[in-house]
Amino acid sequence: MKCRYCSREAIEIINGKAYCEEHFSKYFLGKVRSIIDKFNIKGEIAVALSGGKDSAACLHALHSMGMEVKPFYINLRIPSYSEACEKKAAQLCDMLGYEMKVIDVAEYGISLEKERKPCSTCGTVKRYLMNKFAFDEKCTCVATGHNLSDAVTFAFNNLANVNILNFRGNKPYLEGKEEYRMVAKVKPLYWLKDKECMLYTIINNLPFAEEECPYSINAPTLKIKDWLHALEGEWPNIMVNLAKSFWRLEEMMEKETNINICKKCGFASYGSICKFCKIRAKMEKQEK
Ligand code: Q46
Ligand code: ZN
Ligand code: ZN
Repeated sequence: MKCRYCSREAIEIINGKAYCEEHFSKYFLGKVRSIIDKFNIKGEIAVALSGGKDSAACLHALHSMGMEVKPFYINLRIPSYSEACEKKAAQLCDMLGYEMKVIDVAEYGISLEKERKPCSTCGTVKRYLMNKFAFDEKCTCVATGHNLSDAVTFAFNNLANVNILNFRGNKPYLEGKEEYRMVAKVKPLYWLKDKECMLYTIINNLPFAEEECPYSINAPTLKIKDWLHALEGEWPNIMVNLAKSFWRLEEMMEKETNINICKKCGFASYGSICKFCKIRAKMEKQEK
């Protein structure tokens, strides 16, 4: 099949339109640009790298658009996995000419090993440390590699677990709040599906870790994602529509939530002590 915009061979079909390599890249960067422009993102952006394909695509896209970026990696100390991911993230930074900052959770006395729900602890720890890094480095916002497939899967997983409050923070842009030491967060890949991010990473020869986190094996989210992609095959654009609906729901919920300042660390919290400080205190006790 030929590309819709030129005579070259197509490599991907999106919503019935065929794209060659060059026009696919234009499409991809156009989607990223739409987020950057809509939310007027400028200044230095702290880019969270996980070593995976999405954050690699995110950094590369922002870099090729000429944005000012500061990449960093959070080492979660997950045996063998974290090391492999750090290596790929460092390779990517070398390739693009950036120095990569590394944050080690062990420095905060944190380990996921004994956690009953490691992914939940991991999520809290990552969110906290990403924000802290961007705040300390005086960046205007933090960018993550969350894509459309992740956003919709996350929302469905919370629905399935009666965890509606977790909808918070899933939309493409969250404003910063200085008084709460909250830095703005942006998801530049919000309108792009898993497969599109993978294709962009491959086209640009970006290094990424193919290993899966050992805690993600058999995760229900993988099944939800497969189901959503199958649905998208029969009902083009359904994922974009779902994401828009969840975004609206999140905004309706936001009006009812209050934020406090954590008594221990001074960063934002829903309660009087933030979840990160609670995790640290629990782990300190376990050590004793
Ligand atoms: S949350 Fe869970 Fe992931 Fe953390 S413990 Fe691994 S699978 S890395 S996105
Ligand atoms: Zn073309
Ligand atoms: Zn705290």
